[in-house]
Amino acid sequence: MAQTLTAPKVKVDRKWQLFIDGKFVDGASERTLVNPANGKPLTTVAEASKTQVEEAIRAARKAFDHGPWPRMTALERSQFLNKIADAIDAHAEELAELETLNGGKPLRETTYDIADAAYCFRYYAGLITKPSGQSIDVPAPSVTTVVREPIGVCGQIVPWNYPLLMAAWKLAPALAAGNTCVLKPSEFTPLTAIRLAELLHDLKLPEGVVNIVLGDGPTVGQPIAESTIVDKIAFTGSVNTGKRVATSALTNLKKVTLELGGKSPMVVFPDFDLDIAVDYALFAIYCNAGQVCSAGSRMIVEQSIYDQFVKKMAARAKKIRVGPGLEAETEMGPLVSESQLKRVLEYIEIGKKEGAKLVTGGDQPKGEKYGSGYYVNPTIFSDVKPDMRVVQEEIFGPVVVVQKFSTEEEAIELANNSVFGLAGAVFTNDITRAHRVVKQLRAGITWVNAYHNTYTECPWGGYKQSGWGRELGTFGLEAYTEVKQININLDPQAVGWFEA
Ligand code: TXE
Repeated sequence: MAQTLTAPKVKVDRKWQLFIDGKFVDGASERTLVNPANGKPLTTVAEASKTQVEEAIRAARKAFDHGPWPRMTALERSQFLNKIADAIDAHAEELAELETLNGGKPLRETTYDIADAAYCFRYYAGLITKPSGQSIDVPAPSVTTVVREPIGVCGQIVPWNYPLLMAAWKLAPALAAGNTCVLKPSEFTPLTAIRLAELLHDLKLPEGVVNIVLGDGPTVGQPIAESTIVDKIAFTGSVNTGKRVATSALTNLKKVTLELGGKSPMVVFPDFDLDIAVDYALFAIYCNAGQVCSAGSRMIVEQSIYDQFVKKMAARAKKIRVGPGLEAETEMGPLVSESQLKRVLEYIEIGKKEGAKLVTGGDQPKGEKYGSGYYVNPTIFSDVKPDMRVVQEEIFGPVVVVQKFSTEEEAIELANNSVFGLAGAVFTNDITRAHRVVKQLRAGITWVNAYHNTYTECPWGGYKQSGWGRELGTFGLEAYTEVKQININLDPQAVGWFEA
């Protein structure tokens, strides 16, 4: 019998403050966070006023323009990033539990997330010390080198589905490159970011290098995106907010990277083992209760195996153990918030009204252990049409649609029939077909016979309305740098362009 861990070990009944210019400060207001597992108040956190956000931005500006961080050697910053990774690892259990309490996701998921966050700092600690830049053979007596330099003050706005990991994806490359940061966690899930700030403070990160401001989008996110002294904005979230952020960034034409939503397809051909394909399908959609930007939310299945696929997937979906994230046996937790619950239940109603066939789920689990938590049962819609809203729009919950195809061309057409282009997968044993299909998927992250493998070393981001630019890998570091050419004249003589 698996061990049950319903009583949290971590203490949440304490002060959760803003981190500005190396100091922890109270906010202008407070917000009560709710535990998504039972719908009860969890703790209270400070929230910043616009003036405090501007203070944080000015602190980051001062730290960039005059502080030691951008002036350190790459090796010194690398050593610091490794210490951050060590500190995260040393507090992994606490951070995982905090993430579960705050966001609802099961402990086995948050344990992975925290380890990944530490690894992200370690990866960029290594990458920043590797050779970069170019030396160009221009006509003598000049020599030209091309170097990468930090952009400056980076505004970073992250969502609630992977709170600490998304913060790490943004902070680690930015800090490695020598930038300074103003990070805004989601108003729903700020706890692990504040704990990270406390760890940075203990490590004596120079003041102003990382500032953490808490609060909602309009009050805290918008001023960061609009600020004329922020040089770059990196955003992960919804398409609509992403467009607003990009528009606000026009004030000073700051650099923008956006990681937005998806409606990613998983194409299954009949030559592939059906049970393994179904197993991947469950993982693709129900991991983190479907609150994953790259979730496989559209199954595209060949007609001869369609009925069997739907039947087998429904049977397995019904067996998924839904429950509080702190219980060791839980396989799928609640959604993050009441608003997300409402949104997902609304989409289920939309699907039914549109005429999609509800195969399983569509409701909330009942029973004492669910309290007033934000749970939704794993849900499958079959017999859908390509133009239905449940097929086209990102639901961000445990809801999948299963589409049918008869030819390879049709499969590709269905897969690409989306305004998004974040991820996609193809399942087949025919290597030629696998390559042919995957090359035609209009998406930034693709898999053959796999789903969700995410590597810190590889670029993450999407085509079409799934965003701008890439995070992670060498691309992620480049996104936090400017490129400069340095031309050096080794034998200066008069130019002679104008008569002396
Ligand atoms: O997202 P928002 P929400 C999608 C998913 C989900 C939907 C709504 O479909 O159901 O978005 O979620 C900050 N200026 N994704 O409303 O609004 C906000 O405070 C600056 C996909 O939570 O995009 C938070 O920190 N910032 C996604 C962050 O933006 C603003 C993950 C994301 O919130 C702002 C999350 C503003 N005007 C949701 N308004 C993914 N790609 O993984 C809000 N914010």
